[in-house]
Amino acid sequence: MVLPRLMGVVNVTPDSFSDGGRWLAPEAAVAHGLELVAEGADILDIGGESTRPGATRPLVAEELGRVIPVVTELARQGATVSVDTMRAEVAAAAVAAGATVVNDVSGGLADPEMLSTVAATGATYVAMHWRAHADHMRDFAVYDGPGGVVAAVRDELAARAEAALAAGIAPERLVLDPGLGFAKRPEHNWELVRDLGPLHALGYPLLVGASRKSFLGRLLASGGTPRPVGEREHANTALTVLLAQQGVWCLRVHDVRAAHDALSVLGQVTGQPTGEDA
Ligand code: PMM
Repeated sequence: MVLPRLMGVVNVTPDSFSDGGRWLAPEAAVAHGLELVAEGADILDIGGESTRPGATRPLVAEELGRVIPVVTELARQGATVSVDTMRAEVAAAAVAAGATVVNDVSGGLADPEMLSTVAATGATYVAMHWRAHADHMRDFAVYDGPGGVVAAVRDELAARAEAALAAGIAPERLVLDPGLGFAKRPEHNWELVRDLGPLHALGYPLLVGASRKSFLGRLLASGGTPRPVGEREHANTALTVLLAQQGVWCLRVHDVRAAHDALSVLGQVTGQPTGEDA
């Protein structure tokens, strides 16, 4: 087992469910990104569009205006930068500004130009499992075929991988993601976390984002009220260790320090010391 990398989230949005509005000013976003690097983030994921259930989409110009200054400055300061976008135009501009990873939660389905655009840049491409935009994704959380959610996500991701390769993305630049919380009910997320084997069998590195998501809030609910977003970290820390033990390549997290500490413990126990013990 190799310890996973950590992707620290920098949402430059007014409305993300987890941290909307906190880093909307470019200087605040850059400072936050640098703090996450100091805490152990290997990659920073800069996003200008909220994908929380029910969210409406920003204009392209708005998204560009949010992410490009932040990507530019963080790349200039030496960070490895990912852009979290479903738009080819934003992906191309972000790579030109220094991003080396394009994280597309739609796996190329939202913008027909995305896959060929990414192929032309040579960037690493994260293709997440996705079925519909946030305003109506709840309607698509149905997985009643044979093999349930795990088989459906595997088959749909395999199709996205095939499309990415056909568009010219190099296989060694492709990463897949089960898309926890996207068109999935809590039980679907848990089934995926429980059984990542069929996704590993597709042969690509896996990235997983569970941090602060509502299935954790639901798990920890009290009297029917979900645990608030800011109080789900301990549960995510447990998942960090479990997902690392399942061989996930990268974990997308908001609280990098918590995830890093958890991986340090795991590394110590499994003979891969980190930090000053390395
Ligand atoms: N989740 C969110 C946004 N982007 N990207 C990938 N690859 N995987 C995810 O699970 C994912 C993502 C939503 O969470 P946020 O609003 O806290 O960023």
